[in-house]
Amino acid sequence: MENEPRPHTKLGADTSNRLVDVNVLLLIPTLNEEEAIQQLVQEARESGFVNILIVDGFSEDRTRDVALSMGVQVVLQEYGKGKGCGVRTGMRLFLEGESDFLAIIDGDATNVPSDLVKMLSIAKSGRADVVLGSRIRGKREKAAMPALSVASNLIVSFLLGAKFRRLFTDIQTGYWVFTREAVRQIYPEIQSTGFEIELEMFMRIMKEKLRVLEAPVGFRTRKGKTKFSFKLRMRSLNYSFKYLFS
Ligand SMILES: Nc1nc2c(ncn2[C@@H]2O[C@H](COP(=O)(O)OP(=O)(O)O)[C@@H](O)[C@H]2O)c(=O)[nH]1
Ligand SMILES: [Mg+2]
Repeated sequence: MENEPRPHTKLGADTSNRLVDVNVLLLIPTLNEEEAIQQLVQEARESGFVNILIVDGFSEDRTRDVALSMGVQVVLQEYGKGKGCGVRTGMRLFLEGESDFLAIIDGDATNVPSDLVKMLSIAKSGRADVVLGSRIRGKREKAAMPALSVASNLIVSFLLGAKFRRLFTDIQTGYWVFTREAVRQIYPEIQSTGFEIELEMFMRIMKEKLRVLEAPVGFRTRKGKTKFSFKLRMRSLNYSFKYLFS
């Protein structure tokens, strides 16, 4: 890693002496998050993030307008429909830019940007190539995640982790931090379009033998409506089985 700050965009001041600096790109995938996005961007800035990229899945509400009015970089996703397309578009743009670390969080204000800072400190220390934010290990608001979701996340994480003789508690998380090299290694193989991208990223990371650590993160009650419909849940479950028996 070079010491010189290498801006991804011209937005934001040079705060390269801090943990979160211009060498970190914060990616937020959004679909109809007008109720949450302003608070989330504000919080991200308060935590030091200056390079913020919103990859939007063709929201029909004011998500893009709100983000643009706050001076955030906003692009429309490529590859098709679904969160996976948003994340993949963000990864592609990250690799086109020059940032050293990619941080990802959900755009519904459930995820706490300051918790990414702890995750970044682990990646920056060189102890991990990828850091996953575990909502199971961290503090959750009572109503934020129903018991059934906690249980199903734990089971899927436990079983997929066991394939690689590791203990994970929350693979289907929205919080991710990657080194540039980790993104460079996994991005070309990833094909997911929907929510199953989290499972695919995990599998790819483990297969590439990247060093992964989990860090506890907070989880709050969502603003606005979930996009994870029953149909999409079944789709993700199907992928869990696919990866489990692959
Ligand atoms: N770019 C993009 N983001 C999406 C899409 N679908 C969902 N998201 C975002 O992905 C994140 C997680 O979705 P969410 O509805 O909160 O799912 P849940 O957390 O499982 O209930 C949120 O920030 C959504 O706005 C999509 O099709 N494209
Ligand atoms: Mg959510």
